[in-house]
Amino acid sequence: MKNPVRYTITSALPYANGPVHIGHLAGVYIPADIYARYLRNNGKEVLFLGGSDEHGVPITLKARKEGVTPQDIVDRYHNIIKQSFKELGISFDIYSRTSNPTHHETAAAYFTKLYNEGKLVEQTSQQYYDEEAKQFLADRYITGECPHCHNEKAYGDQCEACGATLNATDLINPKSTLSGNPPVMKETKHWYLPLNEYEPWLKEWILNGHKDDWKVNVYGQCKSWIEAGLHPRAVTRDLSWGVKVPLPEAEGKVLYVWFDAPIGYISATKEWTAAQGRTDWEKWWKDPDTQLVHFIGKDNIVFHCIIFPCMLKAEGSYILPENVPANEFLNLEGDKISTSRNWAVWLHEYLQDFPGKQDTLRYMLTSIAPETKDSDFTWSDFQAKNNNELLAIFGNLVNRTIVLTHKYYGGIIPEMGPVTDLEKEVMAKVAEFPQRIGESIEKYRFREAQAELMNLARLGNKYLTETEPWKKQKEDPEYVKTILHLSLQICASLSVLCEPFLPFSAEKLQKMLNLNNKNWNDGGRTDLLKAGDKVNEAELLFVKVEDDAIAAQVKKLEDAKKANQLANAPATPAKEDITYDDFQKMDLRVVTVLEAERVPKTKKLLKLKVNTGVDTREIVSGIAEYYEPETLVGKQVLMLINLAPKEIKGVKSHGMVLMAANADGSLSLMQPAKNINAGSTVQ
Ligand code: B3M
Ligand code: ZN
Repeated sequence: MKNPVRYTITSALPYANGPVHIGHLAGVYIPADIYARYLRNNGKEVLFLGGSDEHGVPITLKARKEGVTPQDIVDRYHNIIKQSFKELGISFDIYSRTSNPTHHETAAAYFTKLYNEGKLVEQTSQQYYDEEAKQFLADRYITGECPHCHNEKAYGDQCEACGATLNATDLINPKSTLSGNPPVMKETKHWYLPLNEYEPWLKEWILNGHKDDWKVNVYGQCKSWIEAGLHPRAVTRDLSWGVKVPLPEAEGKVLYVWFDAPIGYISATKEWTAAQGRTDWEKWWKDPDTQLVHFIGKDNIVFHCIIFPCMLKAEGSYILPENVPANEFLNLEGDKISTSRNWAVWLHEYLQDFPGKQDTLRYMLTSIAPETKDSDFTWSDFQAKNNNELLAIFGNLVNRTIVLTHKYYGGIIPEMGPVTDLEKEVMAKVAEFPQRIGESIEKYRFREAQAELMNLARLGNKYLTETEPWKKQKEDPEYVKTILHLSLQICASLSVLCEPFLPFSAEKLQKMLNLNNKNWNDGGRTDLLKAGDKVNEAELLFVKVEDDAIAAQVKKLEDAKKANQLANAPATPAKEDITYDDFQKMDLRVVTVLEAERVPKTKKLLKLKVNTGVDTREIVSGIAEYYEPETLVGKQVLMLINLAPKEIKGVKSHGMVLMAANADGSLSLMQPAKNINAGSTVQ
């Protein structure tokens, strides 16, 4: 499309079962935000949509695990996600959620229309069913042994150990995660979108129509899907959490999450227009002069390039995406980002740990965006990008320029003095930037676009360094006026052109310059500021990231890795069975600690005096590394009181305090869950 009138920009709706991390930001939200801001600054009509995806099995599983309702889970994460996006300056026109009534109505009506027009195929099949829980089992509700790598905890759709994609029926010894019982096969009816019927159209539209303008990674994935042959895909599920299937015969069934979620973009548009008292939502979805662009990560390509377009085509009145600039994945310190392993930098935590440094994260993530292949985030690189690029190049130019303007002219912008070839050359170069950066953005090359932006800052720095106004002020004050006038104009250009990338710094810089201009093409002018106007005192645009802040983040990751290793450490193998008589020989009791002190010259030992109910005695216990002696006095712990006495470091120890040993060797005392008499037996 050459000259769209307006743009509908969508960004993947994050599942509301966890917070957002840097992988989501680099892959989807930051590029989408740069694109939306850039187009707005170009005077285009833009609708930038976001929202939480609040359906799907992982949400119900998490709720079950925590003993709360799915609604509790989505409320919690929707709010965290929404707030953190706002703080990062992601400029959604609306951030909605798929649990809203408008969405349920819109998605159900969409299904009904396809159903009534005969666009869906009804089919019965055999599916796993849990007789005790009286429920059909969606893939994630079944675990069993992977037929490929024999991992015993594979899911019905995937083995996370070897990465294989599975069908529930592939699993060896399948078990329901609800009851733990083996599931049975039961007949169920579902509605399918016959993707196979759309194959010829998809070949024409994507394989012929978008060969040159879609990214290689996106086009390649589509090609292999289409060429492998498409099959009817179920758009309903036997579940209770989701949008109810609007048919009387579909009790207990909901729309498949990937059917309802993309309709969420449409529902959000309706909500946004309604909130402004308007009803003209359709122009954003049905007018051929609107350009629809989906920002997503690579795992969502098939849904946005094949399944959703087939849904739109089947409905018949919608436009199709003009482009789907999907990104590859971002890794963290050389390792795959993982929510379950807590190997991530979470946005809401970053915002707390680095207040005021939103633009540093935005800059960093754009500079390493996984546009053509996976890339890696490291904390040392983050520090270097802030200190050596933002601060040393961009910040330094602005700071030197404004400080000198105050020093020489009391903050008043000087008239342009004599102009040499050098100034003419610099001005001509500045004039090229809006188009150069804009072309990269329009091709979805945000890394390249941001690198060009920094080249403008470099140009300004180089000009200052070469002309050395601080050395010329005495002998040639007229030329120094030229230098500072032009340097200020370059700062003004930067403040316009950096807005899509660094919106917080753009605002700060424009305040310093007493400027209020976001008009993209004005970024190429060198007359935005007027001689005689005043600029404000220099404020630091970027603040150094210190070594200790980086060390703290690295430690946080190391701690997460350790905690995860511990959580997944295999249990010690079971011992041989013993008789009840063997067990009865042990006299296990609850005892109260009366006194506790360190055993001198040892690291690990405490001497405890305890009340066993039958007597008061001393024992030695190897817990000194885990408990301070004074914290133990008065505590009730479990003890084997008939272990033969033994002398340890000069103390006669009679009995043994019981402890649980974690996989890393750390020890925890065992305490009764309620207060109970000293001497109570353990049975
Ligand atoms: N929630 C998957 C994801 O977060 C899914 C995107 C929906 S976009 C309509 O990766
Ligand atoms: Zn496997």
